[in-house]
Amino acid sequence: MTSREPAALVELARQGSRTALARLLTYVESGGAAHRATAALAYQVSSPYVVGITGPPGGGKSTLTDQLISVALAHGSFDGSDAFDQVGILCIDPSSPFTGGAILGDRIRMQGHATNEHVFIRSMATRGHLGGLSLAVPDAVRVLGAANFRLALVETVGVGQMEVDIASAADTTVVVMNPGWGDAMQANKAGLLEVADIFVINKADRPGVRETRRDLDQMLDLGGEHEWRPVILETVATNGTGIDELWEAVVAHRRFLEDGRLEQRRRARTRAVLDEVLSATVRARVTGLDHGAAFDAQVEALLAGTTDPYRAADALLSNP
Ligand SMILES: Nc1nc2c(ncn2[C@@H]2O[C@H](COP(=O)(O)OP(=O)(O)OP(=O)(O)O)[C@@H](O)[C@H]2O)c(=O)[nH]1
Ligand SMILES: [Mg+2]
Repeated sequence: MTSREPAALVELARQGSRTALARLLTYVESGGAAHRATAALAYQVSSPYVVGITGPPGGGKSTLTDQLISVALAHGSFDGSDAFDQVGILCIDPSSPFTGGAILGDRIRMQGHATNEHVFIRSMATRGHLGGLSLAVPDAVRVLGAANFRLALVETVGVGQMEVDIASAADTTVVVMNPGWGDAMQANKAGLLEVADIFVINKADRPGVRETRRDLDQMLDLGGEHEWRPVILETVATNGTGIDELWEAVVAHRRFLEDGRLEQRRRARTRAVLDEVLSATVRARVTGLDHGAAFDAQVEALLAGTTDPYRAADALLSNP
Protein backbone atom coordinates (compact mmCIF):
# COMPACT_ATOMS: atom_id res chain seq x y z
CA MET A 1 0.00 0.00 0.00
CA THR A 2 1.61 3.24 -1.10
CA SER A 3 -1.18 5.78 -0.96
CA ARG A 4 -1.13 8.43 1.72
CA GLU A 5 -4.19 10.24 0.46
CA PRO A 6 -6.92 10.21 3.12
CA ALA A 7 -9.62 9.52 0.50
CA ALA A 8 -7.77 6.50 -0.86
CA LEU A 9 -6.96 5.31 2.66
CA VAL A 10 -10.61 5.52 3.73
CA GLU A 11 -11.58 3.40 0.74
CA LEU A 12 -8.89 0.84 1.58
CA ALA A 13 -9.86 0.86 5.27
CA ARG A 14 -13.48 0.25 4.27
CA GLN A 15 -12.32 -2.77 2.30
CA GLY A 16 -10.57 -4.07 5.39
CA SER A 17 -7.01 -2.74 5.21
CA ARG A 18 -5.71 -2.39 8.77
CA THR A 19 -2.61 -0.57 7.55
CA ALA A 20 -4.80 2.10 5.95
CA LEU A 21 -6.91 2.38 9.10
CA ALA A 22 -3.80 2.71 11.28
CA ARG A 23 -2.45 5.45 9.06
CA LEU A 24 -5.71 7.41 9.23
CA LEU A 25 -5.62 7.20 13.03
CA THR A 26 -2.06 8.50 13.00
CA TYR A 27 -3.33 11.48 10.99
CA VAL A 28 -5.97 12.08 13.67
CA GLU A 29 -3.31 12.01 16.38
CA SER A 30 -0.94 14.29 14.52
CA GLY A 31 -3.28 17.08 13.49
CA GLY A 32 -2.63 19.24 10.44
CA ALA A 33 -3.89 19.03 6.88
CA ALA A 34 -4.07 15.23 6.68
CA HIS A 35 -6.17 15.19 9.84
CA ARG A 36 -8.52 17.81 8.41
CA ALA A 37 -8.98 15.80 5.23
CA THR A 38 -9.55 12.64 7.25
CA ALA A 39 -12.15 14.33 9.46
CA ALA A 40 -13.95 15.69 6.40
CA LEU A 41 -14.45 12.12 5.20
CA ALA A 42 -15.01 10.39 8.55
CA TYR A 43 -17.77 12.74 9.68
CA GLN A 44 -19.84 11.84 6.62
CA VAL A 45 -20.35 8.34 8.02
CA SER A 46 -22.53 7.64 11.05
CA SER A 47 -20.80 6.82 14.32
CA PRO A 48 -20.40 3.26 15.52
CA TYR A 49 -22.00 2.43 18.85
CA VAL A 50 -19.44 3.42 21.48
CA VAL A 51 -19.00 1.60 24.77
CA GLY A 52 -16.61 3.43 27.10
CA ILE A 53 -14.75 1.44 29.74
CA THR A 54 -13.09 3.57 32.36
CA GLY A 55 -11.84 3.58 35.94
CA PRO A 56 -8.75 3.67 38.11
CA PRO A 57 -5.47 2.10 36.92
CA GLY A 58 -5.16 -1.65 37.23
CA GLY A 59 -8.85 -2.32 37.85
CA GLY A 60 -9.00 -4.93 35.12
CA LYS A 61 -10.40 -2.81 32.27
CA SER A 62 -8.28 -4.46 29.58
CA THR A 63 -8.98 -7.97 30.83
CA LEU A 64 -12.67 -7.12 30.87
CA THR A 65 -12.49 -5.56 27.41
CA ASP A 66 -10.77 -8.67 26.11
CA GLN A 67 -13.68 -10.76 27.39
CA LEU A 68 -16.26 -8.32 25.99
CA ILE A 69 -14.73 -8.60 22.53
CA SER A 70 -15.47 -12.34 22.51
CA VAL A 71 -19.04 -11.93 23.70
CA ALA A 72 -19.74 -9.08 21.30
CA LEU A 73 -18.43 -11.03 18.32
CA ALA A 74 -20.33 -14.12 19.41
CA HIS A 75 -23.60 -12.15 19.50
CA GLY A 76 -22.80 -10.33 16.27
CA SER A 77 -25.30 -7.55 16.91
CA PHE A 78 -27.34 -5.91 19.64
CA ASP A 79 -30.72 -6.93 18.34
CA GLY A 80 -30.27 -8.11 14.78
CA SER A 81 -30.65 -4.65 13.27
CA ASP A 82 -27.19 -3.19 13.84
CA ALA A 83 -24.96 -6.08 12.79
CA PHE A 84 -21.26 -5.96 13.54
CA ASP A 85 -18.78 -8.52 12.41
CA GLN A 86 -15.76 -6.63 13.72
CA VAL A 87 -14.92 -4.69 16.86
CA GLY A 88 -12.60 -1.71 17.16
CA ILE A 89 -10.82 -1.01 20.44
CA LEU A 90 -9.16 2.27 21.37
CA CYS A 91 -6.90 2.37 24.45
CA ILE A 92 -6.44 5.81 25.93
CA ASP A 93 -4.02 6.76 28.68
CA PRO A 94 -4.23 10.53 29.15
CA SER A 95 -1.34 10.52 31.63
CA SER A 96 1.18 9.25 29.11
CA PRO A 97 1.57 11.43 26.04
CA PHE A 98 3.28 8.64 24.15
CA THR A 99 2.67 4.94 24.01
CA GLY A 100 3.78 3.87 27.45
CA GLY A 101 4.14 0.73 29.46
CA ALA A 102 0.52 0.55 30.50
CA ILE A 103 -0.68 0.54 26.94
CA LEU A 104 1.85 -2.06 25.96
CA GLY A 105 0.36 -4.09 28.81
CA ASP A 106 -3.12 -3.60 27.33
CA ARG A 107 -1.92 -5.02 24.06
CA ILE A 108 -0.54 -8.06 25.81
CA ARG A 109 -3.71 -8.55 27.87
CA MET A 110 -5.81 -8.44 24.72
CA GLN A 111 -3.47 -10.77 22.93
CA GLY A 112 -6.17 -13.38 22.73
CA HIS A 113 -7.44 -11.20 19.90
CA ALA A 114 -4.23 -9.74 18.53
CA THR A 115 -4.33 -11.88 15.41
CA ASN A 116 -8.10 -11.97 15.04
CA GLU A 117 -9.00 -10.30 11.76
CA HIS A 118 -12.32 -9.19 13.23
CA VAL A 119 -10.61 -7.19 15.96
CA PHE A 120 -8.66 -3.96 15.63
CA ILE A 121 -6.81 -2.66 18.70
CA ARG A 122 -5.14 0.72 18.78
CA SER A 123 -3.53 2.86 21.49
CA MET A 124 -4.10 6.56 21.05
CA ALA A 125 -1.77 9.41 21.92
CA THR A 126 -1.80 12.97 20.67
CA ARG A 127 1.12 14.61 19.02
CA GLY A 128 -0.52 17.70 17.63
CA HIS A 129 -4.27 17.34 17.52
CA LEU A 130 -5.80 20.76 17.99
CA GLY A 131 -8.02 19.76 20.89
CA GLY A 132 -5.84 17.11 22.53
CA LEU A 133 -7.00 13.62 23.39
CA SER A 134 -10.55 14.53 24.34
CA LEU A 135 -11.18 15.59 20.74
CA ALA A 136 -8.88 13.06 19.09
CA VAL A 137 -10.95 10.20 20.51
CA PRO A 138 -14.30 11.24 18.95
CA ASP A 139 -12.48 11.74 15.65
CA ALA A 140 -10.87 8.31 15.93
CA VAL A 141 -14.27 6.76 16.64
CA ARG A 142 -15.61 8.35 13.45
CA VAL A 143 -12.67 6.96 11.50
CA LEU A 144 -13.60 3.49 12.78
CA GLY A 145 -17.13 4.20 11.56
CA ALA A 146 -15.82 5.12 8.13
CA ALA A 147 -13.98 1.80 8.09
CA ASN A 148 -17.30 -0.02 8.59
CA PHE A 149 -17.01 -0.67 12.31
CA ARG A 150 -20.41 -0.64 14.00
CA LEU A 151 -19.07 -1.18 17.53
CA ALA A 152 -16.18 0.56 19.28
CA LEU A 153 -14.86 -0.12 22.76
CA VAL A 154 -12.87 2.74 24.27
CA GLU A 155 -10.73 1.98 27.33
CA THR A 156 -9.59 5.02 29.30
CA VAL A 157 -7.29 4.87 32.33
CA GLY A 158 -7.65 7.14 35.31
CA VAL A 159 -10.08 9.29 37.22
CA GLY A 160 -9.38 12.87 36.12
CA GLN A 161 -11.42 15.42 34.20
CA MET A 162 -10.12 14.25 30.85
CA GLU A 163 -11.14 10.67 31.59
CA VAL A 164 -14.61 11.92 32.45
CA ASP A 165 -14.71 13.87 29.18
CA ILE A 166 -13.65 10.86 27.17
CA ALA A 167 -15.93 8.50 29.06
CA SER A 168 -18.91 10.78 28.54
CA ALA A 169 -18.26 10.65 24.80
CA ALA A 170 -19.56 7.06 24.85
CA ASP A 171 -23.09 5.88 24.18
CA THR A 172 -22.82 3.47 27.11
CA THR A 173 -20.29 4.16 29.83
CA VAL A 174 -18.98 1.35 32.02
CA VAL A 175 -17.08 2.37 35.16
CA VAL A 176 -14.83 -0.35 36.51
CA MET A 177 -13.75 -0.45 40.12
CA ASN A 178 -12.49 -3.00 42.59
CA PRO A 179 -13.72 -4.26 45.96
CA GLY A 180 -12.47 -2.55 49.07
CA TRP A 181 -12.40 0.97 50.28
CA GLY A 182 -11.51 3.86 48.01
CA ASP A 183 -12.33 3.21 44.36
CA ALA A 184 -15.98 4.17 44.61
CA MET A 185 -15.12 7.36 46.50
CA GLN A 186 -12.41 8.27 44.03
CA ALA A 187 -14.70 7.74 41.07
CA ASN A 188 -17.39 9.81 42.78
CA LYS A 189 -15.01 12.70 43.42
CA ALA A 190 -13.86 12.64 39.82
CA GLY A 191 -17.43 12.90 38.53
CA LEU A 192 -17.38 9.41 37.01
CA LEU A 193 -20.50 8.46 38.96
CA GLU A 194 -22.48 11.00 37.02
CA VAL A 195 -21.48 9.60 33.65
CA ALA A 196 -21.70 5.90 34.56
CA ASP A 197 -24.46 3.83 33.01
CA ILE A 198 -23.07 0.56 34.35
CA PHE A 199 -20.83 -0.09 37.34
CA VAL A 200 -18.62 -3.12 37.37
CA ILE A 201 -17.06 -4.32 40.58
CA ASN A 202 -14.31 -6.36 39.00
CA LYS A 203 -11.99 -8.67 40.94
CA ALA A 204 -15.09 -9.86 42.74
CA ASP A 205 -13.00 -12.86 43.79
CA ARG A 206 -11.49 -10.54 46.40
CA PRO A 207 -12.99 -9.43 49.70
CA GLY A 208 -14.99 -6.24 50.09
CA VAL A 209 -17.53 -6.64 47.27
CA ARG A 210 -20.51 -6.13 49.53
CA GLU A 211 -19.08 -2.93 51.03
CA THR A 212 -18.25 -1.47 47.65
CA ARG A 213 -21.74 -2.24 46.38
CA ARG A 214 -23.21 -0.60 49.46
CA ASP A 215 -21.03 2.53 48.99
CA LEU A 216 -22.10 2.78 45.37
CA ASP A 217 -25.75 2.30 46.20
CA GLN A 218 -25.60 5.04 48.81
CA MET A 219 -23.92 7.44 46.44
CA LEU A 220 -26.48 6.68 43.76
CA ASP A 221 -29.29 7.32 46.23
CA LEU A 222 -27.79 10.70 47.03
CA GLY A 223 -27.72 11.46 43.32
CA GLY A 224 -31.55 11.54 43.28
CA GLU A 225 -34.01 10.17 40.76
CA HIS A 226 -32.82 9.25 37.29
CA GLU A 227 -34.55 7.86 34.25
CA TRP A 228 -31.89 5.18 34.18
CA ARG A 229 -30.51 3.95 37.46
CA PRO A 230 -27.02 2.60 36.80
CA VAL A 231 -26.71 -1.15 37.16
CA ILE A 232 -24.10 -2.56 39.56
CA LEU A 233 -22.50 -5.79 38.40
CA GLU A 234 -19.82 -8.08 39.79
CA THR A 235 -17.23 -9.68 37.54
CA VAL A 236 -14.08 -11.74 37.65
CA ALA A 237 -12.55 -10.74 34.34
CA THR A 238 -9.73 -13.27 34.60
CA ASN A 239 -12.14 -16.22 34.39
CA GLY A 240 -15.08 -14.66 32.59
CA THR A 241 -17.51 -14.65 35.52
CA GLY A 242 -20.23 -12.05 35.00
CA ILE A 243 -19.21 -11.13 31.45
CA ASP A 244 -22.46 -12.34 29.86
CA GLU A 245 -24.37 -10.24 32.41
CA LEU A 246 -22.19 -7.25 31.53
CA TRP A 247 -22.99 -7.66 27.85
CA GLU A 248 -26.68 -8.01 28.68
CA ALA A 249 -26.49 -4.78 30.68
CA VAL A 250 -24.90 -3.00 27.70
CA VAL A 251 -27.67 -4.31 25.44
CA ALA A 252 -30.32 -3.26 27.97
CA HIS A 253 -28.86 0.22 28.20
CA ARG A 254 -28.76 0.54 24.45
CA ARG A 255 -32.40 -0.51 24.34
CA PHE A 256 -33.17 2.15 26.96
CA LEU A 257 -31.57 4.71 24.63
CA GLU A 258 -34.02 3.90 21.85
CA ASP A 259 -37.04 6.18 21.34
CA GLY A 260 -34.88 9.20 20.68
CA ARG A 261 -32.63 9.12 23.74
CA LEU A 262 -29.56 8.07 21.76
CA GLU A 263 -30.10 10.93 19.30
CA GLN A 264 -30.55 13.31 22.21
CA ARG A 265 -27.29 12.17 23.80
CA ARG A 266 -25.44 12.40 20.54
CA ARG A 267 -26.82 15.86 19.85
CA ALA A 268 -25.59 17.07 23.25
CA ARG A 269 -22.20 15.52 22.56
CA THR A 270 -22.04 17.07 19.10
CA ARG A 271 -22.69 20.46 20.68
CA ALA A 272 -19.89 19.85 23.17
CA VAL A 273 -17.46 18.77 20.45
CA LEU A 274 -18.21 21.78 18.25
CA ASP A 275 -17.89 24.04 21.27
CA GLU A 276 -14.49 22.54 22.06
CA VAL A 277 -13.25 22.74 18.49
CA LEU A 278 -14.39 26.34 18.31
CA SER A 279 -12.51 27.24 21.51
CA ALA A 280 -9.43 25.33 20.41
CA THR A 281 -9.47 27.06 17.03
CA VAL A 282 -9.76 30.51 18.59
CA ARG A 283 -7.08 29.64 21.13
CA ALA A 284 -4.73 28.47 18.39
CA ARG A 285 -5.28 31.71 16.48
CA VAL A 286 -4.75 33.84 19.56
CA THR A 287 -1.57 31.99 20.48
CA GLY A 288 -0.21 33.01 17.11
CA LEU A 289 -0.60 36.66 18.15
CA ASP A 290 1.58 36.32 21.23
CA HIS A 291 4.57 38.32 20.12
CA GLY A 292 3.06 40.08 17.15
CA ALA A 293 3.24 43.85 16.67
CA ALA A 294 -0.51 44.25 17.18
CA PHE A 295 -0.26 42.46 20.53
CA ASP A 296 2.68 44.66 21.57
CA ALA A 297 0.76 47.76 20.58
CA GLN A 298 -2.14 46.75 22.83
CA VAL A 299 0.29 46.15 25.69
CA GLU A 300 1.64 49.67 25.24
CA ALA A 301 -1.90 51.06 25.10
CA LEU A 302 -2.69 49.25 28.33
CA LEU A 303 0.42 50.66 30.01
CA ALA A 304 -0.48 54.13 28.77
CA GLY A 305 -3.97 53.78 30.21
CA THR A 306 -5.70 54.28 26.87
CA THR A 307 -7.43 50.88 26.81
CA ASP A 308 -8.43 48.04 29.11
CA PRO A 309 -7.69 44.33 28.67
CA TYR A 310 -11.21 43.56 27.40
CA ARG A 311 -11.19 46.19 24.69
CA ALA A 312 -7.63 45.17 23.83
CA ALA A 313 -8.66 41.54 23.40
CA ASP A 314 -11.66 42.54 21.27
CA ALA A 315 -9.41 44.67 19.11
CA LEU A 316 -6.95 41.82 18.58
CA LEU A 317 -9.71 39.35 17.75
CA SER A 318 -11.43 41.61 15.27
CA ASN A 319 -8.13 42.46 13.64
CA PRO A 320 -5.95 39.38 13.75
N1 LIG B 1 -7.91 -11.45 40.99
C1 LIG B 1 -8.29 -10.85 39.88
N2 LIG B 1 -7.36 -10.24 39.11
C2 LIG B 1 -7.77 -9.62 38.00
C3 LIG B 1 -9.14 -9.60 37.61
N3 LIG B 1 -9.24 -8.90 36.46
C4 LIG B 1 -8.00 -8.49 36.15
N4 LIG B 1 -7.10 -8.92 37.07
C5 LIG B 1 -5.65 -8.69 37.07
O1 LIG B 1 -5.42 -7.33 37.38
C6 LIG B 1 -4.26 -6.85 36.69
C7 LIG B 1 -4.63 -5.60 35.90
O2 LIG B 1 -5.53 -5.95 34.86
P1 LIG B 1 -5.74 -5.06 33.57
O3 LIG B 1 -6.78 -5.69 32.75
O4 LIG B 1 -4.46 -4.75 32.92
O5 LIG B 1 -6.27 -3.73 34.25
P2 LIG B 1 -6.45 -2.30 33.56
O6 LIG B 1 -7.54 -1.65 34.31
O7 LIG B 1 -6.61 -2.44 32.09
O8 LIG B 1 -5.06 -1.63 33.87
P3 LIG B 1 -4.51 -0.24 33.28
O9 LIG B 1 -4.85 -0.21 31.82
O10 LIG B 1 -3.04 -0.31 33.53
O11 LIG B 1 -5.18 0.84 34.06
C8 LIG B 1 -3.80 -7.99 35.82
O12 LIG B 1 -2.75 -8.64 36.48
C9 LIG B 1 -5.02 -8.88 35.71
O13 LIG B 1 -4.69 -10.24 35.50
C10 LIG B 1 -10.09 -10.27 38.44
O14 LIG B 1 -11.29 -10.27 38.19
N5 LIG B 1 -9.60 -10.86 39.56
MG1 LIG C 1 -5.64 -1.44 30.56
